[in-house]
Amino acid sequence: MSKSSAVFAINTKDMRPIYVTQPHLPPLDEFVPYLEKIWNSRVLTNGGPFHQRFEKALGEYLGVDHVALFSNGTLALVTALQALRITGEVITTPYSFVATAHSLLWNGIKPVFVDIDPRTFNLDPGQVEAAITPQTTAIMPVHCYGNPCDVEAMQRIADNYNLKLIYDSAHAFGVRDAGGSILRHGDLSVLSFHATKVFNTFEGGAIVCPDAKTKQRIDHLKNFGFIDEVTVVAPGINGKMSELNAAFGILQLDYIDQALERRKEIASMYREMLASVKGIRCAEGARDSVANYSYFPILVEDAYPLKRDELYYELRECNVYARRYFYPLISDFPMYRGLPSSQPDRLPVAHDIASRILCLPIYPGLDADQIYRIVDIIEGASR
Ligand code: T4K
Repeated sequence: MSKSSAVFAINTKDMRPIYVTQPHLPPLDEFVPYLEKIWNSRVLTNGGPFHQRFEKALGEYLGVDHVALFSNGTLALVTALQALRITGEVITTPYSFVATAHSLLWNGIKPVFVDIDPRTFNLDPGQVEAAITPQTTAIMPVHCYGNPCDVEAMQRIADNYNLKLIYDSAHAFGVRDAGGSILRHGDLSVLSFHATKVFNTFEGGAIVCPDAKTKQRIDHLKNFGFIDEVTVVAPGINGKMSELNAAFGILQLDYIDQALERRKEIASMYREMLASVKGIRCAEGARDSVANYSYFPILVEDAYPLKRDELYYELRECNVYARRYFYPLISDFPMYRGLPSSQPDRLPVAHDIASRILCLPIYPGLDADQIYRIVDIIEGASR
């Protein structure tokens, strides 16, 4: 069915709400045997058999050597900073979900925001270098929307100034560059398996670590700092993933490749159809890398007759819930806006992108009619 013939049917027939995402779930009956095993064993958490199996399976799938599972990505970020004993100032991006910077505050670290690259929406390496002070101990970039950062430039800066490099890779599950998993870069890489992510375990997260020793420290830190029954070596937290989430993750791995494939198809449908809409620019994908199509960000340019917010509300009127990730910038939230690095004149690109961005719905269950319906609204509003 061509787009134009579909449009008619859509507007009259289907007005069900379409959200920015919908979690992928495997058939329920396939999860029941896992539940039975948990019920029989009564091992619910604290590094049980599913936890161990999932860590191994995940490492194999992602092509990385050491993975430490967490109950969510935020606690994984907080713990990653603890594991590397980061203090002082950390350079990071204002263009992300607020958890990126919150993980610094939870560790008593001062975030230093620097501007982003207008093409990738990731930290601009040139700006990172200029923001380094004697207090800087680390850089925390984000692979925003799953598009890889300039990992080589980041590593060069980290090496030159003896800084640690922790990637917030919450969006980057399954993303690869020419040398393999994007998660192998830096000192640590942190994943989120939240319900809204490409790969979900309801809630969940992980730290990808370079060696067994670092993983062991992280495993202690996520278990209150215990190294045995009676010895606590650090003020650790409870960041453990439960057996339920781990078992679900094992099952989800069976479906992830087909989910990624469907996301790719949806992204190319959007790209093709939106190419002719004046003033709508699809964000460029990553070059030379395998993407995961975790988000579908568009920029509402001046040539489009509506402002970004007008289009956002127009879509909502039609029951389409696109999202303005990442507006407002983290640097504009009350607990950050007093920082010198939060001043808007220091972050012109991030402010511009945050005022134009709109993430369109993308998830494996989104069907062609729904995509036509969304494009039709965007196109219609431009006439
Ligand atoms: N770093 C980065 C760069 C991140 O993006 C995130 C999380 C983190 C760190 C922290 O990782 P976690 O601690 O979360 O593991 C969502 C997510 O809650 C958050 O995980 C995510 N980033 C962020 C970008 O988006 P909201 O407030 O936009 O989610 P919500 O509840 O509005 O959900 C969006 C839509 O998804 C809903 O309209 C409907 C659909 N949905 C959502 C949920 C939760 C469902 O269909 N089912 C569901 O269960 O933050």
